[in-house]
Formats: sequence, C-alpha cells, structure tokens
Amino acid sequence: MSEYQTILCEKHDKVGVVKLNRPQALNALNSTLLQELMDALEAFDSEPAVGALVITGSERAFAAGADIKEMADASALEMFQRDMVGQFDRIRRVRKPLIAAVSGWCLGGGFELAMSCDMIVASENARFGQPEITIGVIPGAGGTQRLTRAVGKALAMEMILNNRTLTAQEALQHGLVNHVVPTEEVLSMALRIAAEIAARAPLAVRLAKEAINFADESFLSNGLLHERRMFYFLFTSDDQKEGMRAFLEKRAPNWQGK
Ligand code: CO8
Repeated sequence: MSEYQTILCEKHDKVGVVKLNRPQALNALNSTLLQELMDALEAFDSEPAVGALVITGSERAFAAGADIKEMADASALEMFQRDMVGQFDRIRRVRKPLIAAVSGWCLGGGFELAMSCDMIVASENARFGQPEITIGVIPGAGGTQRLTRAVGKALAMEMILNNRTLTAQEALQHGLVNHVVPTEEVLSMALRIAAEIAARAPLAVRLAKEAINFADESFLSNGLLHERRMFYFLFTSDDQKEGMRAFLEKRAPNWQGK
C-alpha cells in the first residue's frame, strides 16, 4: 500500500487505518487524495481479516475541504466530467463500519467526508463547518442533506448560509459526534471502538449498518442528486471564480451576484 502519495495506511490488528496526508494544504481533498482514499477503503473493505476502518487526519486538520486550487478555474462542464463528488458514492458502498477520528479543521468536503462515516470521534480542538458560501458555492458532497438530518433545519441554515462553525462540544450536543476527547487521545479512542466492533459478529455488524443507513437514507438519493447539480451549476457563475480566487490571493471577495 506504500504507493499512495496523499494518504498513509496501516493495520492495527483487525482495524484498517487511513490517514489523510497533505499537511501543506491542511489535507484539502484533491482528485488524487479522493481516489487514493476510496481505493484504500475499498481494499480494506474486501480484506477478510479487517473488521472496521478508521479515517483520520492531522492534529491541525482532518480536512479543510475540497482543494480550492484545483477547482478555482474549472468550468461547470469540467467539474461535471471530473465528478470528484462521485468518489463519495464509493464511501457509501463500504460495508464495514467507518469511524472518523477528527482533530482541527473539519470543513466543507472534509466535514462531508466525516459525515459520510458511521461515527465521529472528535478531539477538543475540532471545528466543524460548511464554509462554501464564503467562496461562492454550496456544499456538494452531501452537506446540505446530511447536516440538515443531523442537526435540524435551523442550525443547518445558519452553518451553510452564514458559515457558523461548531466546536467539538457543540457538535456533541447536536448529535453530530459520538465522543469528544483530548486531542492526543482521539485516534486511540477511535481505534478502541473500531477494535471492539471488529471483534463482534461480522455478518450482524454488516447488516446492522445496512439497516441503520436504510433508516437514515431512504430519501437521501434525491437530495444528493439535486445538491450535486446545483454545486456543479455554480461553476458557471462569476462569483465562484471570484470567491475561489480571492481565497487563493488572500483577499476579501467582491460579489457580483452573477
Ligand atoms: N484548498 C486548497 N488549499 C487549502 C485549503 C483548501 N480547501 N484550505 C487550506 N488550504 C491551504 C492554504 O491555501 C494554505 O496554503 P499556502 O500556505 O500555500 O497559502 C495552507 O493550506 C494553510 O492554510 P491557511 O494559511 O489558510 O491556514 P489558517 O490556519 O490561516 O486557516 C482555514 C485555516 C480557516 C481552514 C483556512 O485555510 C480556510 O479557510 N480554508 C478553506 C476552507 C474552505 O473554504 N473549505 C471549503 C472548500 S470548498 C468545498 O469543500 C466544497 C466541497 C464540495 C464537494 C467535495 C468535492 C471533493
């Protein structure tokens, strides 16, 4: 597994661990990282000796969103053809339980990645948010759907329309995360839970996950498709170009509404 450029993989007994590893970009999700992450998850998923999976990042960032540099100049057609969001369909097909061990920034596509996992263990320094509005787009990998289901409409509106971020404790209060622990314990806590699940009856674990997701996702598909179309559509707008360029140039954006 050492051929990966943007992630690190290891096995802890029956638990497969994938660490996002683009520290220079706060683990921003570029095409390579998404491809490698999903390849690694699928490889662990099909390994009989592995019973559960953990995804983690660094102390500073789980992931600060999709890679803005990679998207900034893309047209809607290019975004549609690249279909980075389509990679997220692969994580939905992983049958083994997935736990996100989150420290630091967990934003945009990074937050959507964490919400695509089955459980989240957060460190005290974790910060959760959907800041896409600040760069002229909206969440594109499930944020409008999963966040609304998790925290309710009012808070989802505030987070997505006005970039409100949540502390780890707030995320716990709103049922987004399972545990909040000191930063140095976040991976060991996630590994402990994963190891306990990995020791349980594999078929029952698999079917229980499937059944819970069925309850959670019965009407998700339509929402995800709608959100994805709107996300790509925004790449036809000047404001998307302006918002992403302004971020890269470290200045405030000048919105035109077109
Ligand atoms: N993309 C690319 N580079 C990034 C990103 C990003 N999302 N986030 C941080 N970086 C880079 C910075 O450009 C900087 O690089 P450089 O040193 O070369 O200038 C480096 O990481 C460190 O970042 P900062 O200097 O900005 O660090 P700070 O501690 O000052 O700030 C923040 C940390 C607050 C996290 C800040 O970096 C930030 O606001 N980042 C952008 C957050 C954001 O807007 N995320 C949403 C992106 S859009 C998105 O996720 C849409 C998802 C759609 C579907 C998913 C498809 C895969």
